[in-house]
Amino acid sequence: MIRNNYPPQGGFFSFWRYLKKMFHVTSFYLLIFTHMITGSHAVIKSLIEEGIKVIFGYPGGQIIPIYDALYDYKEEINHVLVRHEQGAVHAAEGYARATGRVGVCFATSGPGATNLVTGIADAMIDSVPVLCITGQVGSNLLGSDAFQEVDMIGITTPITKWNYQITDAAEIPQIIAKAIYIARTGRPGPVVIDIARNAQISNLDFSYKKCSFIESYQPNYSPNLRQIKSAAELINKAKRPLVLSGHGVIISQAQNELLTLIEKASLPTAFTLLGLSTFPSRHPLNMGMLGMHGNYGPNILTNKADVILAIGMRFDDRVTGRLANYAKQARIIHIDIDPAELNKNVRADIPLVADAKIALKALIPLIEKKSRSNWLTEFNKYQKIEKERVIHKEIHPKGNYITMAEVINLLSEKTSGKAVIVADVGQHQMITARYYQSEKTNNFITSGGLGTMGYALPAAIGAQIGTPKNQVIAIIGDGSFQMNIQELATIIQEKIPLKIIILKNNYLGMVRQWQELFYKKRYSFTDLYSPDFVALAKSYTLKAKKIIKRSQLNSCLSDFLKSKRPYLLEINVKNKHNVFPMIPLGASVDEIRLE
Ligand SMILES: Cc1ncc(C[n+]2csc(CCOP(=O)(O)OP(=O)(O)O)c2C)c(N)n1
Ligand SMILES: [Mg+2]
Repeated sequence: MIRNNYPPQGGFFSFWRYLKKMFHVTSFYLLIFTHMITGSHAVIKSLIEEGIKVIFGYPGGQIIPIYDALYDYKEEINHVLVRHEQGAVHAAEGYARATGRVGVCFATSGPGATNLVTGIADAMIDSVPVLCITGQVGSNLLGSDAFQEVDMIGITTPITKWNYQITDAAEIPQIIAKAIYIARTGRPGPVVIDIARNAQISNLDFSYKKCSFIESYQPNYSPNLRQIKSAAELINKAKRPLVLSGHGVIISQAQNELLTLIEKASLPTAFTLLGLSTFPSRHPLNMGMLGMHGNYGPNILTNKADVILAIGMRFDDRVTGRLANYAKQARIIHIDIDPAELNKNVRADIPLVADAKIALKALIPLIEKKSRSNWLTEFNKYQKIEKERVIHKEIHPKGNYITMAEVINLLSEKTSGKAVIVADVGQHQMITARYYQSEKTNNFITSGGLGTMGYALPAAIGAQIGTPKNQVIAIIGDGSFQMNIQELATIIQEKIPLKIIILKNNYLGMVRQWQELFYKKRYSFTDLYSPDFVALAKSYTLKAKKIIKRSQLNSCLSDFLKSKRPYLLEINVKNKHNVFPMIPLGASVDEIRLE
């Protein structure tokens, strides 16, 4: 019988057996020494090599192989299962904003991937380093309208710093290294890697090298020293200088350099929404927030300053008001790492492409010590007017209703300005920005450029996971909360001790304010039914309490802050209330109104 006689013994056949044995031995060694692993394992191993500790995500058909690999690395990397992919990308943003590290999220192809789009756009405009990995159909099916196929590269090209589709497993380590390098360097931003199923399941010879250089992408960190000298001369000669500080100062961790510079030359400094927590609110040179709902003084005096030093900010229209009337009298020095921002909205006399920290370090020794008391007194004058006519009334209201401002003011006092505040979008966001007196660097996180309702709950989850020692508090409107309400389950499953305050005014308040002021009180679809948020929270086993009277406020807030568990407070605030000051749309910064 041939079968029994096989393999034949002796002579040529024992040599044949020897060859076969050697083949098995060599392939075994090949496997060991060449590190053959699947593309999916390579994804996870690459992230581990980059020091990624947490992934926010949601599985589905075309990313199952990557999730299957993840199962083997539970000790090395934490995965947080969100309840909607938008939650994953905002959580990755919150994590990145709070830690300064790259936030990572996973989603499956098709609807999973498209659910990321809002968050990707949000990260792009707010310069947040996020890596989104999406599953994709196998490369043999690409372009065939396969089940859950969507052109994620086409969709995200305008809203990513870089994106790439992997169809060959061998590319995985190098592309992940490149993506992380691009996300976190220069002006940070989101990157998308779309991985076809065949690349996830086929083998590659894994080795990992972090990326530190890309020929075609070389952000310029060091300023031109001639320009620094000219900038110093302008500042030294200035009688009415004003510093505008943006998110770039926080991103480049230049807060100490900024403080040294402004204290040396007595430079009044105002902040964009995302620049707010750069240095203590109570510092005498902190003149408050710029823009539409910013402070009275810095807005009016923008149009009186003779020299403006703008750092890591992009002259967004909410900051500039009517451009044709914006700071025409001032000589402008603009420092930004992104050359595309210079001379984009506002013409700069000295456009300086550089990292904020490096530029400020170079500038400091050239700046003369000055005390500009007359100019600083002008800010104090406007501060006094704003206090008397707006702030005092807001935080000490006479009526028996609660105002958003008094809640935030009390919260600010009780936390000594040291909690990490994550605000959603609307009136409550502007009130939080105005009344939370931040005393700690980088403790105010919100969606600035895109103004994405639904941002705060997932972003706060990310911020709390990234900085577990911080007390993270999400401040959310009743409308915004209902946009990503599902993430309450994530908080419970992950045991995240997040604190949530819902400022409930039964309206899409900010839109209602515009309708009141500019659309003859025609409140078109802005009154808002909401569920009983406390009952809802309790159904998730979340500790929760409702506040309807001022007399409850103090003690309830204290209990809330003391709790070690996640806690939701629903605070019923005055329904039809407006945020002031306000620069009406189309008006210039010095036309800001107090009421
Ligand atoms: C996703 C999204 N949809 C719509 C808007 C437009 N918008 C801006 S503020 C706002 C109202 C927000 O309502 P709420 O969360 O209750 O906050 P409030 O203004 O009442 O404090 C709306 C609808 C937006 N910014 N984002
Ligand atoms: Mg509301």
